[in-house]
Order: sequence, then structure tokens, then C-alpha cells
Amino acid sequence: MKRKVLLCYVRLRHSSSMNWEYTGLFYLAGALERRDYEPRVWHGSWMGLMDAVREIGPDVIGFSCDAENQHFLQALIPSVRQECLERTGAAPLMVVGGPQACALGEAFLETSGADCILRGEGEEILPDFLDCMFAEEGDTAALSAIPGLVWRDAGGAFHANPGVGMVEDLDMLPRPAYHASLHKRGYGRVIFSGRGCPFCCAFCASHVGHLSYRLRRIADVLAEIRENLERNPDIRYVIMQDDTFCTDAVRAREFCSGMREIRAVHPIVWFCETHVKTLLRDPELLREMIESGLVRLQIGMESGDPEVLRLYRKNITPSEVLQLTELAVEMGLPQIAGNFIVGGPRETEGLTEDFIRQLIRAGAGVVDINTGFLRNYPFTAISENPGAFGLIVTAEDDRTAGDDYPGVIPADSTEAEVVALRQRLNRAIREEMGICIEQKGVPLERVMAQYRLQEEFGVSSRWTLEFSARPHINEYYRVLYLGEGEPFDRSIPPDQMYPQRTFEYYRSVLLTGGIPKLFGTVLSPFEKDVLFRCAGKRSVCQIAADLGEKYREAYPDITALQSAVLNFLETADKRYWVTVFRFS
Ligand code: B12
Ligand code: SF4
Repeated sequence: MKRKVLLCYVRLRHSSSMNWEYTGLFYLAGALERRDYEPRVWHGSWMGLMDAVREIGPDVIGFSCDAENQHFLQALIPSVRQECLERTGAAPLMVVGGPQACALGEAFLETSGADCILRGEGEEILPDFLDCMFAEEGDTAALSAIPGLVWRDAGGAFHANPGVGMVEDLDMLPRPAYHASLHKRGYGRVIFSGRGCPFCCAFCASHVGHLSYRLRRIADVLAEIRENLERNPDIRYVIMQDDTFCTDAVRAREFCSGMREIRAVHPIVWFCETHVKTLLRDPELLREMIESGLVRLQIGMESGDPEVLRLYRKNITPSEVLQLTELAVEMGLPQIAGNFIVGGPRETEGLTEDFIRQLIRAGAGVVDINTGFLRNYPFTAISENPGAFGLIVTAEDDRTAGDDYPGVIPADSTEAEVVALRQRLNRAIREEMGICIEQKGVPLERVMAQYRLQEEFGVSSRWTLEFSARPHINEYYRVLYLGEGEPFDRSIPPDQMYPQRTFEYYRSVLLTGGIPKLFGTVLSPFEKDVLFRCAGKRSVCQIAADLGEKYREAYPDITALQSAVLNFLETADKRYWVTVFRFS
């Protein structure tokens, strides 16, 4: 009978990881199936884990561990063991792996009671380990040969085998076994065309374990995308999740041409992340990527201070980030995303904020910026020697710091100051986006691209959120997106132009103190009267006729009154108060 292996990622938060695919676990499941195990994959908050354990009755539970859930797993694993023992009289083998496994050792085994830790990529070392454990006689001698295995022998002696698990030839891997999921949902949006990263930024956990940079054959990557689309035709957005996609331009071009073929049959768009220099060296590649459906590009931005970027070993400058952003915007890329690190080496005050504002202005409607605290990931240059970066670690064991609180700060700063800085940057982001939106500084085609991406492909950005936060502006653009109206346009004959409000009159026009105000702007009686009639039922000519009597003194001639209505509608359009539609 096949041994059952439950692979799980237990998450703490409900935000970022809710809908993620946990590709790593499905890769492991594929590798286990190939070696005749029966894997099941489960991901979710801890409350559901025991249900999965009861349902499966696993021989092995594999826990995926990252910086976020490490401490919680220490508490969870003993309680899972206890419950299994109470229920069945036996406990499954408990194995821990994942990105944080490199940092786990004897202390973790001790407190969690896990049977072993496997460091690095698990596709080869996990089945090797299980084969040893389930061999007739128990092949403990072979355990010493498994790279990255941290374990105790029968005598209780602790061993940490050298090395980490690493798959040399990614083309030999079986596909992620999504059919092993215990969840009723679709998978297959996330694809890795390679693993590892050729760069070595001082804060990044990607190169920990010295996993080398390896790439798959593009033909196989495209075949995987096709298979995923066949199995899950609802996929509209393919996420190329490599740390740095397109470092090899020949491969990238092969990918683009394959995507063009796929897109001729399936309406999909795609995302990737890359290093700024890669595309600055070869801007035409970016154009080809956009033409083949790239809609969102993520680049490392990190800081507006060149000296801090140098310390991060980022090998970029703010002006290069700006240059690539401008290039991408000019080429019509709908979204360019980037993150700024807060709590890193002290920056020249104001540089990052000014840079963020500059980027947003340069790419209004396109540039999508986030901030995050610097985290103390093990074995990064920063965590090895924070002092060399002018930093101190305040949350030494990372128990108190999540993405919501700094665990590393400049030595001459305080946590409160770092928090205040992130708040300031976030305010600057929203403020600058707000200015672009309120002043109608986002070109219409870029706005429409955001609505289209959201509606047709489920790809959102901070811009979509900012539009939604302003209901009448959202309504204005939705009307345009749906083709149910258009912006005010003087070339439409007034008898065919039907204006329509973007807000509910009774809710939005406040009459407190007898002075009508709309979104804080005082309305003249004439403006109020026109807006009152902009319900999509009267043409401009009819509105003017309605008001002729009342405004005879100001506008004795009906054409002058019509012009006044049109002038006001033009202003109202600039403020997103009305759209118009043609009807003849
Ligand atoms: C997609 C992604 C996410 C997704 C999904 C996470 C996931 N676990 O799949 C989401 C958005 C949820 C996410 C969130 C976070 N992520 Co993330 N994420 C990634 C990313 C870009 C790809 C992950 C991936 O699929 N890799 C490919 C697969 C093949 O690798 P893998 O998942 O690591 O799995 C392999 C091995 O780790 C191992 N393995 C994994 N689990 C197990 C279990 C057992 C039993 C065994 C034996 C082996 C094993 O074998 C797998 C196959 O080779 C990586 C960067 C990267 N290049 O990996 C960062 C990365 C994993 N994330 C990271 C972090 C820190 C986070 C966060 C904790 C915080 C943050 N700032 O982002 C959050 C919070 C998580 C949460 N609980 O909410 C760090 C991890 C560092 C660390 N030491 O923990 C990484 C490495 C980014 C980085 N460069 O710093 N992330
Ligand atoms: S930050 Fe990006 S480029 Fe730098 S090492 Fe990490 S994955 Fe590579």
C-alpha cells in the first residue's frame, strides 16, 4: 500500500496568502508520486489542518516553513502529534522544509518535536529520506548521505548533514501535481521558468543555501502553460514567478513568440519580475514582451537613495529605475510594480519620498508602488552583519516582527521613526496618486487599461483601488469602460448629447444651510439646476429649454443658455460629475 504524505503550508494571516498556489508543495507532490507515494496538499490557516489530517490519516506530514510561520509551527507540531496519538495511538512522521529550513537546527527539532528538517529544494531529498525511513530494515546509514537533512539518530545524537537539496536539471522534474490538492479550486497560474537568482542583493533570501541559477527549456515551460490552460480554462493571467525572468534574452524571445501563439487561442496576459538592468540593456525585448501579453512587470526599486542601493548591492540607480519606468510607460505597458524597503540603511532624508512622487508622476495610472519593512532573513548579508549596514536587529528572534512591524532599523533610529517613515511614504504614494486622479492627470487609455485588466483578467493594482475609493470617479470610468457613455465632447450636437450624473443626487448634493455643495464644491443655482437635470433623460437642448424661463434675464437668448450649459458640463466632466451619451 502506498504511503500517504500530507504536505501543508499553515498560514497565519488571512491577507497575502489566501489565494496563493503554493507551487513548491505541488512540485513536491509530483516528485513523491513519481516515487510511489500518495501525496496530498493542503494550505490554509491552522484551524483546518486537523480536519485534513483526520481525512487523510497520513503516514507523513511535511510542513512548509518560512520566516512568517516558523514560530507558530513550533507550537503547532507538538499539538498535531498529541492529537494523532490520542486518536490513533500513532503519530505520523513529521518533516519540516521550506525557505526558512536553512535557519532551523537542533533547537527547532527540540522544541517542535519534529522528526527532521530538510533544507533546500525537496523534490529529491524528501523521497530519498522517506525511502530510507520506510525501508524494510530502516536504512539509517543512508540518511547521512542526504544533503541538508537535520536529524537525530536512534541513539538521540543530533546530525546536520552538509549541503542543501537542489535539483540540478529542472527539466527532469515532474509537473506540479495539482490534482493532489485537498482544496476545491483551480491552479496553474504560477509558473517558474527557472529557479535561483544570478544577483545577490544584501537583504534577499533568494540565494540563501547557495542554490545556483538554473533555467528550464522554454519549450517545456510553454507546454506546461498549455497543459494548465487545458485543465483550467478559467486561467486568464499567467504569473511567471521567477525571481528574475528574462535575464537570458534569447530564451525570453522564445517565450514571447510562444505566448503569441498561445494567445491566439486563449485570451491570457502575463506577469514577470526582472532586474532593471536586463531590460535597459535590451529595450526592444520589453516591447516584444508587451506585444506578447505582458501586462505587469515588477522591478526591484527598493530606495530613492543611490548610496543605499549601493549598500544593498542592487546594481541599479534611481535614475535607471526612472528610465525603465518611462520606457515601459511609453511602450504602453499597463502596470509597472515596485517595492520600497523601509528600515534599511539610513537614507538622505526625503530622497525616497521625492523619488516615489517622481515615479508616480512619470507613470500616472501605471506605476504601482508598495512599501515593506526590511526583514532579517537568515544568511543574508544584512543578517550576517547588520552593523556593516549601520543597522541593528530589534526583533532578534523575529517573533514580534511581521510585515507589519520593523525588526531591523538604522542604529541611530527608533522603531517608531521607522514606522513613521513607512506611514509617510504610504501617504505620499496615495497623495500623489490622488493628485493625478483628481486633476485628471491620468491619460484615459491608461485608466481604461486598468479597468480592462481588472474586469477581464483579474489583475488589479493600487490604481484600481484608488479609483474605487472615489465612488463618483469610479462610476465615471466604469461608464466609459462599459461603453455606456463617453467624456464630454463639444463635437456632439447638443440635441443628441444626453448628460448623466455619476453620483446619486440626493446623497451627494448637500443642502446644509441652504447652500448646495457637491463633494465640497459650492454650486451656483444654475449649476445645481443643470446637474439636477443630468439624469440621462434630457438632451442638452431640452435642459436649456427647461431652464429658459428661469434664466431669461441672464441668458435672453436660448443659444447663449445652451452654451452656458455646455460650458458647465465641460467643467463637470473635468470633475468627474457627468458623462454623456449620444442619442438621436
Ligand atoms: C510566491 C511567493 C509567495 C506567495 C506564496 C508562498 C509559497 N509558500 O508558495 C505568497 C504571496 C503567499 C508569499 C508570501 C510571503 N512570502 Co514569499 N515568496 C514567494 C516566492 C516569490 C516564490 C515561492 C515559490 O513558489 N518558490 C518556488 C518553489 C519551487 O520553491 P519553494 O516554495 O521554496 O519550495 C521548495 C523548497 O522550499 C522546499 N520546500 C517547501 N516546502 C517544503 C516542505 C517540506 C516538508 C520539504 C521537505 C521541502 C519543502 O521544496 C520545494 C520544492 O523545491 C518566493 C521567492 C522564491 N524564489 O522562492 C518568496 C519567498 C518564499 N517569500 C518569502 C517571504 C519572507 C514571504 C513572507 C513571509 C513575507 C514577505 N515579505 O513576502 C510572506 C508571508 C507569507 C504568509 N504566510 O502570508 C521569502 C522567504 C524567506 C524566508 N526565509 O522565509 C522568499 C524566499 C522571498 C525572498 N526572496 O525573500 N510568498
Ligand atoms: S532582490 Fe531580486 S535580484 Fe536581488 S537577489 Fe533577490 S531575487 Fe535576486
